[in-house]
Amino acid sequence: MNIDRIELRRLQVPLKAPFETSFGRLISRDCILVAVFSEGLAGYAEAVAFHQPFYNEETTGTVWHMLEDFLIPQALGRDLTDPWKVSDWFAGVRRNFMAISSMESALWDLYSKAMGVSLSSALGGTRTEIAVGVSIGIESSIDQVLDNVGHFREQGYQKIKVKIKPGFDIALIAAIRDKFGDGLALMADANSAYTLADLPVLRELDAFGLMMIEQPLAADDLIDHARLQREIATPICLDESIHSSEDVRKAVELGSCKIINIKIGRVGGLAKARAIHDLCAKHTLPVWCGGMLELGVGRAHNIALASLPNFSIAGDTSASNRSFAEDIVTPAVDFCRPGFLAVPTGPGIGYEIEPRALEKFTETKMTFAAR
Ligand code: OSB
Ligand code: MG
Repeated sequence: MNIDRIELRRLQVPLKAPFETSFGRLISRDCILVAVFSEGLAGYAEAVAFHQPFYNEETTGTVWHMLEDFLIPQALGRDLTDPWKVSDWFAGVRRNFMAISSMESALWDLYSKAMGVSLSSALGGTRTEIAVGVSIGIESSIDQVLDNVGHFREQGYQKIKVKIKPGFDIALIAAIRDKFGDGLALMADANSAYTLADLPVLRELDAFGLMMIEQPLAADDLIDHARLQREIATPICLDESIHSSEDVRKAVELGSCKIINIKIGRVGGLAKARAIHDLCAKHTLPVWCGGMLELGVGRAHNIALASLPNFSIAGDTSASNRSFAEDIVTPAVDFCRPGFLAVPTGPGIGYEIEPRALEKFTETKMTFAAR
């Protein structure tokens, strides 16, 4: 199928409540929606970069630039025959994985709609529903986090992840264990806030039986993560450090982690995410699907990916109402039973765009047509 038109929209969607991590605070979701058109069908995906380069080096602005000036010119007018090979179209582009991923993932949606299959089955998914957890941000007090944990636990979330940073860690985790007990499926995400100099604190965390600690050290430091993993019993899960199957190979060889969080945007698309999933399965490394406070379209892509067999730990793709009062898709991304999201069986991502909500949140829009 020939890609005859591509549309970019920059959206601004307010978050229900501010979301704070060790690297900063978000109050609204500034993101890009990519739409690709062919033969009367439309494929959609979100770019998950934030307005500031605090999670990684990409931003909403750099993603728009990459799409407009490099990726769209490569994709327009091309014949989409095999979505597994789409990332080859962009082989001349270094990094910028979130930008590439948004284009590649939109093409996957388009392709699976054309084939009349769900995105999950196009990817080789095997699950009919996925277990999901929730990621809880840093608050101004431990009590506020405890309230949030209680609230989401009551809703049935299958895993509770709390953001930690130096000075907001041991007492927080101790208070959660104290209030909710050792049975709570609990983990912590540091977003690279620590160094090996913090070893005593990271060792103290071992006492709380966390499922894992996510990305304690720097994004580019597989070596120190390996050192740390030798010193602590809590499994290390890598997020920011893993961009490719090569990164996984090195992390496995060094012993830098025991679990991997896969984010489609961080690794450059669905085909790359699937390859990482397969490689991790080969090394019996469990994986789970990370989240980037996506709108419904991004959540739908995450659900399809998380339906693959080695996604054996509940991911961060919560129901949409965890982050947003209003979303751009219908039906709303919501539990099929407490703590679980159904894997859609309809063609493509299995959710429709709600045009009025889309218009309401659109700040800028640009259309590109094949000549
Ligand atoms: O590190 O997983 C992370 C949000 C923004 C940036 C980084 C991360 C997160 C989350 C949120 O943890 C997960 C979600 O609810 O989508
Ligand atoms: Mg993380």
